[in-house]
Amino acid sequence: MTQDSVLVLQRRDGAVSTLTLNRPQALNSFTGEMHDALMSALKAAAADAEVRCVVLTGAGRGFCAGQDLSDPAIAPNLTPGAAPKDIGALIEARYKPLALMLQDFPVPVIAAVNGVAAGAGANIALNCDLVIAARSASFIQAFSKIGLIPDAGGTWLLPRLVGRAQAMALALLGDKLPAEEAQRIGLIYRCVDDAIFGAEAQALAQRLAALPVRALAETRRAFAQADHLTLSAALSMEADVQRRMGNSSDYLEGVSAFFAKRAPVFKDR
Ligand code: T3D
Repeated sequence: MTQDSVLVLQRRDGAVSTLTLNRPQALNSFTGEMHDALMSALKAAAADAEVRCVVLTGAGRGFCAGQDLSDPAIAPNLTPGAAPKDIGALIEARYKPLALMLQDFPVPVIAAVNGVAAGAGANIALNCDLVIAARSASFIQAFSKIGLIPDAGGTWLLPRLVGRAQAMALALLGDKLPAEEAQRIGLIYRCVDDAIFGAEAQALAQRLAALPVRALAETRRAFAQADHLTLSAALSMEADVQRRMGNSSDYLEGVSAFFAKRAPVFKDR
């Protein structure tokens, strides 16, 4: 198999696994095969005890242009009167498991958005823990332009990230949002110059990998849970999680390292 035919490239640098969507000729839009390849790569990274952070990025000038609209499995049959394709089944079978997997991943996942991220491609990036983007990258809720609604978690994520007014404008207008603006409105963590983007994304990943990654994954879960709790219930939830974390060897290591005035070495996962 050549590098060109591998739909998701995998690279390991120490504890960081970098997964690169690799259909640059179609801006890394998703086919069924690429979905399968990404899910297998994510499952392998989740099962590998040595992996402490995953970076998801794209080959070429795009990050991901969402669903491949020419894929015969989902492309609309343009013949008048032809039976419509069941896009809902595709979402249930592909995007829902992918979004849930990212939201429940055992270690932090960074979306390193190297170029345009459109439709489900944008929302898959937003399901990651941190989104870092090259200054030339952009985010497009392209759905309204083809008569659809935001999917891959878009209706849930967008208002939570940027508030209802901005979310609604992004979803209804489908305008291209430059990375710098995406950072300004709080849609993404950070936008950096193209020249340093790759190095910055990897440095961020190495930094996360050296932290107590189990606590980072628990932080993500706690944020998600707190979303639908009262303050009182959230305080109790925090107590429950902290009780478990307080029994972890990472907690012991962190506090020991603090008093010994040395750098901690975290090992839990
Ligand atoms: O079936 C369903 O729809 C289910 C729902 C799934 C969830 C979704 O993701 S729906 C949203 C699907 N995505 C889109 O609607 C985005 C479509 N793409 C674009 O609007 C533009 O390509 C971009 C704004 C992302 C980038 O524009 P630009 O001018 O930089 O590039 P381009 O020339 O349009 O694209 C380059 C090539 O990639 C081109 O192929 P060609 O002409 O060089 O052979 C283009 O056709 C191809 N491409 C881009 N996006 C897709 C695609 N091919 C198939 N599917 C795509 N989504």
